[in-house]
Amino acid sequence: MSILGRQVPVTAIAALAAAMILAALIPALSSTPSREITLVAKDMAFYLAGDPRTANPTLEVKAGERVRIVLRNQDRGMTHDVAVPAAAAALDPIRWNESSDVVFEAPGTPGTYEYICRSHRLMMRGTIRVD
Ligand SMILES: [Cu+2]
Repeated sequence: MSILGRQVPVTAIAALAAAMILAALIPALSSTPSREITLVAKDMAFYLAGDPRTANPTLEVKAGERVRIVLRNQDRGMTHDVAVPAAAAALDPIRWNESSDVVFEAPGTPGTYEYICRSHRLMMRGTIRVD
């Protein structure tokens, strides 16, 4: 192929095109969550990592914020998950000693929403405060 009168190998053009496509995709791939919250499931309740005293703590996020919730299941013999119904977000149930995460966009409207473990929602439920 010739560009501006110079011979350019087709492979070079293909490589350039691939690089441009990749460059266009990188912002989407790297839209990292602005807030990461690690929850520990233990004794049929959620706890913030580092605060083993406050069961089912209130989580605070900003409206529309990209949030990652990491769940670590430290409840031997129990399977737990985390779901945020208002954001249509949930991670698949995990067993003891496993961890998983879910990324979602916080609701755009300030208010209080709930997070739950879908299997044990009567005991494992807390509030997400969206400001
Ligand atoms: Cu559970």
